[in-house]
Amino acid sequence: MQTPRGIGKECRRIIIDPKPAPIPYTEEQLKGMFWRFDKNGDRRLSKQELKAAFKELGALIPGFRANRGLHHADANGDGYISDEEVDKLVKYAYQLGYKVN
Ligand SMILES: [Ca+2]
Ligand SMILES: [Ca+2]
Repeated sequence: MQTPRGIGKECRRIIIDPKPAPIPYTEEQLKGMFWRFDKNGDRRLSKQELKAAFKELGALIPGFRANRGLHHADANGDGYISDEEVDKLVKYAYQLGYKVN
């Protein structure tokens, strides 16, 4: 009476590569990534949202990166990264060389 329940097992298998070759994010990928962290959907990135994004990128101290990123890219000083400002943020994150892993 037992039905095999193998659903998900195959596709959830994790391949452990002892020598991973991380690929750097492209600027486009980084941009898409940052906007995914616009949790409230107001098309602005708050410090909290930035922090979450940098954490996802693998930053050691995401809060620090969020601060630096804001300082770097927040041209009008309102504490948020807007659509026009995000390119600067992306450039900042890009030169830090975050890798896909
Ligand atoms: Ca937001
Ligand atoms: Ca701003």
